[in-house]
Amino acid sequence: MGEFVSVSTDEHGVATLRLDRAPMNALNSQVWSELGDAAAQLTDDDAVGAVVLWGGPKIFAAGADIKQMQGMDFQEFFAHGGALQQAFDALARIPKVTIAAVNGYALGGGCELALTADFRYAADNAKLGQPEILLGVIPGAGGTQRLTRLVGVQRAKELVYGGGMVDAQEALAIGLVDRVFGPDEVYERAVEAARRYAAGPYALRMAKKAIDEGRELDLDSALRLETTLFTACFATEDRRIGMDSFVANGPGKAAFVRR
Ligand code: DAK
Repeated sequence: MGEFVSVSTDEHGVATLRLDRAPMNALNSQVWSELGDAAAQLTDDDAVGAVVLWGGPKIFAAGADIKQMQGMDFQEFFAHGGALQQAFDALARIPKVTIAAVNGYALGGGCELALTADFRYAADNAKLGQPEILLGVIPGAGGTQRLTRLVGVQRAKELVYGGGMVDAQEALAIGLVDRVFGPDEVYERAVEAARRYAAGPYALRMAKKAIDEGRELDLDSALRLETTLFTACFATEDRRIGMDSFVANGPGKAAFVRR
């Protein structure tokens, strides 16, 4: 669809959002805008059951385009910063399971892009980090917030204050990535997992909403949100299919329709 961001959906309902801006997949304002458009498309398209975010076999993304940012002043960033953040918010809110498949570097805005996904699968040659401090700025698209919620305050402070990178194994140890594979298999493994989620029930949307929105609330409010979303599952066809299938054939055999 866009010049640098494309979406293709396979016959199993797995969409790949592919970022392709050589040589480093640096995120300039056009890429950012295309990512926002892709998020809207992936949200609205009922044929899409799960999403893989991929930067190709060499690099995930080296972050915002520093050469573009270099010439920008306070007023320009003040005017556009909110829109940039909204594009990543839209990706994080795609109501389907999303997996980032990370080959090579995921730095700055690139790491933050991976952080918008539900899961991160990394190649064993991946390197992740938030090097913004080395440029005299701080992370601006979730690196102080989504990262902190994921790995905890101390690990986030080490990454953000120091600007260093972690390799795939260390990222796994601190919970920044969920699985590590060989560079040639990480994308395929992400697609395989996404296919399993794409075959899941509409209730996956409710589960994502309950976890992502619930963790921002106090426990009592979050539990009430959970009850509401549980009850909402009774409005879906998949709830009936799942329970009928269990009663007739036992667990795990339902063929869901994502409605
Ligand atoms: N932007 C622009 N060009 C980049 C780039 C980047 N992020 N990263 C690399 N390049 C360019 C290099 O300048 C070089 O260009 P030429 O010299 O060939 O013209 C080419 O890509 C190849 O790079 P290297 O020669 O450096 O390649 P290496 O393999 O030696 O090193 C590297 C790869 C990725 C480790 C290195 O290039 C690097 O450290 N890159 C910068 C990483 C970085 O600092 N990333 C953070 C950027 S700041 C906001 C939202 C988000 C953000 C800000 C605000 N709001 C919502 C308000 C995000 C900020 C950032 O991400």
